[in-house]
Amino acid sequence: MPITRREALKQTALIGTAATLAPSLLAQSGERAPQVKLPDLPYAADALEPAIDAETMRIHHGKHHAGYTRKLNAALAQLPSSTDPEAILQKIPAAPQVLQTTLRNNGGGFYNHRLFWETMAPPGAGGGGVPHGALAAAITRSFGSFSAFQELFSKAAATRFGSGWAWLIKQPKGGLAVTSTPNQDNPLMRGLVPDAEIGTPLLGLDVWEHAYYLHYQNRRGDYISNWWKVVNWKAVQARFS
Ligand code: MN3
Repeated sequence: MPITRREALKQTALIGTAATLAPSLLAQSGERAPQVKLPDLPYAADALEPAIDAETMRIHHGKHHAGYTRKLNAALAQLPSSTDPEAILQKIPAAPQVLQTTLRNNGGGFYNHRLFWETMAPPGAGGGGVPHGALAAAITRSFGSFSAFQELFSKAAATRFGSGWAWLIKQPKGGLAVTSTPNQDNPLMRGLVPDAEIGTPLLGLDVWEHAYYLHYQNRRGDYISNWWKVVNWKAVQARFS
């Protein structure tokens, strides 16, 4: 299909700008198959009730996460083939400048939600309770006790102004810390979040209103306290080790 001269000029200008900023990172061709796939939920949409209602899960996964995935793929199509999302999030300031905001928002959105689904499980079927083994020991070492950790994490989630996430991270030197990021930022984003908050995300809680408003309206605190009943500590332990 022919493209107009105006469109051709626009495309050339866009690619020209990006190429000036980071020539080696730009793909030769913009057309490639999608690189990341929206993961299926690891349980039924109603499986986390009553902590998280089915309708919220359907919209959150089928609309929000799907949207981040689609927009991330559009950005990845403009990068060369080595585009593991996790590796990209660690080096966003090195990406072509025209793609940085998209990679930050949608790469973060893709990664954060995938982790969110994976680290929850139905209450009584892997969800809730307390961590065991090495993870439990590390939590006690870093925070004094599990309940002290829980309180710190809940507070980080409750006091995140506007939209964002609360995190339990494993720091580069091995210690654990609780942090919080705005929007879809996450602890992998070196150069974008403070150095002290860089680490491997072990557990994340989405406190965007889209994550709870249908069921909880403005009661973010109730959402947070019920969410502990669906945390999949076995999955968190697997990420830790
Ligand atoms: Mn969300």
